[in-house]
Amino acid sequence: MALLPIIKYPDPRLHKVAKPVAAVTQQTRKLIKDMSETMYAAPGIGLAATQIDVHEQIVVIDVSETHDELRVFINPVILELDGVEESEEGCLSVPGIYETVKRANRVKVQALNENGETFQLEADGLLAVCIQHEIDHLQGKVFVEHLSHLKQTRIRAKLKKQRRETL
Ligand code: K1U
Ligand code: ZN
Repeated sequence: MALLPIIKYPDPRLHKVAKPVAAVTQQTRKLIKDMSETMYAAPGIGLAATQIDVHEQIVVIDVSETHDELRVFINPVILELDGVEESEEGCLSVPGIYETVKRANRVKVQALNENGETFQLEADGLLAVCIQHEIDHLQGKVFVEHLSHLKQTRIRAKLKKQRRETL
């Protein structure tokens, strides 16, 4: 089992824009396995390659309680967004911070799976929120950047204090 270190906000590497995967290979599948193990161990319901300092368009998500519904999105593209909903989000790169974010409540996404096959998925609820959150990561955006500047400043101060106390 390979657990990968997760980059923590405000590390500038979280702002890199991920490149499309040119071909889905055994190496891609090994990375997906390591990413999913890292996500389950964290524990989390999603992980973007950006968060482990790999700047390729790869996302893993499992919003099930039983941890048996792993979804893989390679080169994901949002085709449709619909509705608006506010919900609480967390982020493995921003530990201990949970904030309300406004996003679309339905999403249609197209991506490649781990075999390099194209698929489309329509999602709502937590899965829709998680897909948008993870695609933001691939575009170099962290969820706190949906919040006011004042909240972002407070979050950075809180994380700095957390880090001082754990040293
Ligand atoms: O991208 C990430 O850092 C993962 C993040 C995904 C996410 C959570 C909530 C709303 C949108 C996106 C997390 O998984 S944070 C941890 C978390 O939500 C959780 C952890 C354990 C059990 C259930 C949820
Ligand atoms: Zn996140």
